[in-house]
Amino acid sequence: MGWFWGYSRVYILVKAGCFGGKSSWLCETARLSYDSTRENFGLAGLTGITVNVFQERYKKMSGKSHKAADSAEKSSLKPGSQIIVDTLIEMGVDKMFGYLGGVVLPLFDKLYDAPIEVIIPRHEQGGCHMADGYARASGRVGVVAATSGPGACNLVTGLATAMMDSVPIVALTGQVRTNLIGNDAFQEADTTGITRPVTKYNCIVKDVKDLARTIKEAFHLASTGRQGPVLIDIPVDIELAEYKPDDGEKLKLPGYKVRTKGHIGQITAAAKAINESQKPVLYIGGGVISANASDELRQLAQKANLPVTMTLMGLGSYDQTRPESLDMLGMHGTAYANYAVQECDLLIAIGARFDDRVTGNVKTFAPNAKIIHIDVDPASISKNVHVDIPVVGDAKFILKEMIEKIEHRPRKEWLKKIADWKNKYPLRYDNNSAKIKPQYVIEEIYKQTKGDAIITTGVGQNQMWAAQFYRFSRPRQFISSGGLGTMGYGLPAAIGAQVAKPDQTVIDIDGDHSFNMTMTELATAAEHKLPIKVCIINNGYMGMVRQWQQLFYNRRYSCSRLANPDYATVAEALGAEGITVDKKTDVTKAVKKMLSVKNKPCVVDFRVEGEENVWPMVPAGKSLNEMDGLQILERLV
Ligand SMILES: Cc1ncc(C[n+]2csc(CCOP(=O)(O)OP(=O)(O)O)c2C)c(N)n1
Ligand SMILES: [Mg+2]
Repeated sequence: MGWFWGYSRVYILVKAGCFGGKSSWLCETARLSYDSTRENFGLAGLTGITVNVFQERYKKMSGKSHKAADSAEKSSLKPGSQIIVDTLIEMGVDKMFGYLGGVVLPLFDKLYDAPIEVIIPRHEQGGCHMADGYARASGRVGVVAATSGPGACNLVTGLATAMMDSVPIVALTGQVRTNLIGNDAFQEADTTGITRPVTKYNCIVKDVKDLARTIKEAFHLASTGRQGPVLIDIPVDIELAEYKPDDGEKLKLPGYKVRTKGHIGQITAAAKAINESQKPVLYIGGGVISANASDELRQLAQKANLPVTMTLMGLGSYDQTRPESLDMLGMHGTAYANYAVQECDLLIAIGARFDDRVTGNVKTFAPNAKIIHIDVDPASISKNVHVDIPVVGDAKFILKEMIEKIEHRPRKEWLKKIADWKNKYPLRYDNNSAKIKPQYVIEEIYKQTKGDAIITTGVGQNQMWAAQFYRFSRPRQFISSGGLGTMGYGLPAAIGAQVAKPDQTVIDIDGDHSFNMTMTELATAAEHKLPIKVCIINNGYMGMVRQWQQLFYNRRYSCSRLANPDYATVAEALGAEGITVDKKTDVTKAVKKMLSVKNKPCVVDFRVEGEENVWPMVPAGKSLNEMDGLQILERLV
């Protein structure tokens, strides 16, 4: 291609000469030539993009005076802020979340006229969780913007939450002018330094020429491979600098390779192991949802006759109303899932990462099993638990290949054993007390929504009960902070999910103290007339902390009970409907009322039994089969 490039450049210069060849114009051509050459060779070799620049310019020049050409050139220049907005639109963004501040004023000025709906949270953490909830509910990239310094710092919890759960977010932060960086300027923070460990990738843009390409790269990185948050820091002078972006420019990510198709030898070995297994179990994580591979998972499980258990993040990847579902495994998973994992001879992990809340004591985890691990992230393989057959790639592609090689097996004895565990240890609770049981509230919500709502959660007991007692049948229906366990996630995530899915019922099943952390976002939901529902499982405690204090600190409830506000009053003050329920007999009516509220959020304060515990429980460090609370489940059968 080199000869072509050389030829084109000469050609342009000759043509320039034909049009009078004023030296200033030639110099301008030469500068463009130099810049474009450097960019394009850095990208993917000469692709003809540079040539197009000249051809376009040549066309513009034909029949026009030099003055007209100069003004045409000037009018195609855009400020960086406009380039950001245009690139977001090109990336398909029509909704985003963000908060203002001095160094992002140029960006927000351009958003004023843009076909992008901007939802302004009351705190940047809320905005980041909203982008996260939007991404999880829709499968698209969530976008959040914040100003420099405090704005960027407030994103950290949201980014870490998204990072731990592999959620695709693009965060755009403003930064002080490039010549002030490092000067302790007003609202300066080392945003890339602070957010490096909580992002998949981050960078600062120091030249307006790189802006459009870098934003496109951010979308690519966030949404491919193991997904995650990407942050782009943009100094205000770059937002103001002018440039004519090159539409044909390619991404410049030479070191970034994503493995999509798995190794066929490994896929064959995995299929053979499944065909030969007497006691297999599928262990499914959130990666199956990210890969949109639920259909393939269903085909595999049904063709091969495999029981399926899911992590907290994997809930919804497999229809829990089907008999082969073993529901959730792990610390508060079902007894039947945990027993099945401990007794299986083959564990097929897909898009899961062997988190300690799932494995319990890793040394005694699945002791009799050969382990297959299908994951897009090679760094996950054998990280926590030794894997026998790794398959690296996209779960959707790999499962499609694998299904072809799978044979049906009856596995009667194994499935009978699992059915017996299911009968003996169902998820149960004592509903005979006069007080409202949290599990009962969730069962009622499940019943009245016919299992069809999108559920977000806080963190703690409320989250575990939501995972246990609402039964999920489709992907992207359960939205919860699994890896980081971020209290305060539920409400803003519900707002993001409702923005993504305006026609669906979105319910935040929250803890009182989790809700306390971000409840100010009710004002955001009210402003946008979002009919989200918030069900506060109000036990008056940091319930999960209290449960650990009860079980492991001799019932010394140190600092885990705080005074709560009257939530119905708070809700009304912030523009939502507020309902208080303190009688068991009022639960059904309150859920019905809540579901009927339109055009504004509704908060229901369920004053539940204060000292109820989540069962079963594998105490930290114990093996999965060493569950406490089984007698409670068993006694009630
Ligand atoms: C931001 C944050 N701070 C602290 C914790 C530790 N933590 C985990 S659960 C929990 C108690 C949660 O209380 P509440 O929201 O009322 O939920 P409950 O367990 O009572 O259902 C705490 C403090 C956390 N997960 N997140
Ligand atoms: Mg609580």
